[in-house]
Amino acid sequence: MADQRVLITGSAGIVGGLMRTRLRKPGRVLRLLDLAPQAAAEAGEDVELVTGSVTDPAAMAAACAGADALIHLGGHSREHTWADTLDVNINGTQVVLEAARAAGISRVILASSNHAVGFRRNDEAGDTGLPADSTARPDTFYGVSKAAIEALGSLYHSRFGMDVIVIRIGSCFETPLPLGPRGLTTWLSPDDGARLFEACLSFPSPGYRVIWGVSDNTRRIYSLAEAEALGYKSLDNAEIFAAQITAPYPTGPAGEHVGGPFVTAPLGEPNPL
Ligand code: 15L
Repeated sequence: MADQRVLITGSAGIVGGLMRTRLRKPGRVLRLLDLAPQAAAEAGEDVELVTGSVTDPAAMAAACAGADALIHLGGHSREHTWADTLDVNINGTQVVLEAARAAGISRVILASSNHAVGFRRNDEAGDTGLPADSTARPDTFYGVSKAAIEALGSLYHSRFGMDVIVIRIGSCFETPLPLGPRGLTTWLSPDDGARLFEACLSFPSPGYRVIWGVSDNTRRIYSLAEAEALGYKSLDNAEIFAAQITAPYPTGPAGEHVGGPFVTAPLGEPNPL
């Protein structure tokens, strides 16, 4: 059987780097696209390194050729000016989806973010957690771009029958420690992230889905039912780091909303983490 070729955009970013090592497996080639320099292939690592921008239709057409699946992580991962956000995140995703469609890629996984619903209140969650398909309540231009990415995914599914899974990622870092107390709620461990992407790659005919990307954290306020319906099983829990996080949970808007510090970050200005 021919190798499965998975194109990952934004592969030099934080999530891309964490997934590069975890999504490798026999019979799979990872085609890694980024504008930033990428580490050379390790011995035995089956990767194709591509330098290119998600906003460049020719580069994306070449990158999509022969790929079986696409994981689109590329773009700004926090707040930027409206012009940049529009170009890189929204226009870039349309370019990527169009190239994927033209190349016949039928399985697309889009990285959305909790910031698409950042202005939802934590106390909306209820017993089962905030549903994965809660309507958009973005907290930043970045959050607006993630809501637009979700809508583009829906459009390409409805028009062209592509299987598109949107993951509203919480906080995918090696540990939740840099995030403070909010990380105990939002953390997606890298290993769970890989389990989630594997479920998204392999579930038969998912159609269009929106799911949360978080670990089964004790303090989780996000529904995992939608991700579990695709076969995801979280094995990690941020609570093991709780004793190392001594800062108090923030009060005010940042403590009351899903988006945490993004809800008060100045619009259009790059923000930390
Ligand atoms: C995101 O969407 C960002 O890409 C990431 O850097 C974190 O800030 C994360 O959200 C979060 O909310 O913790």
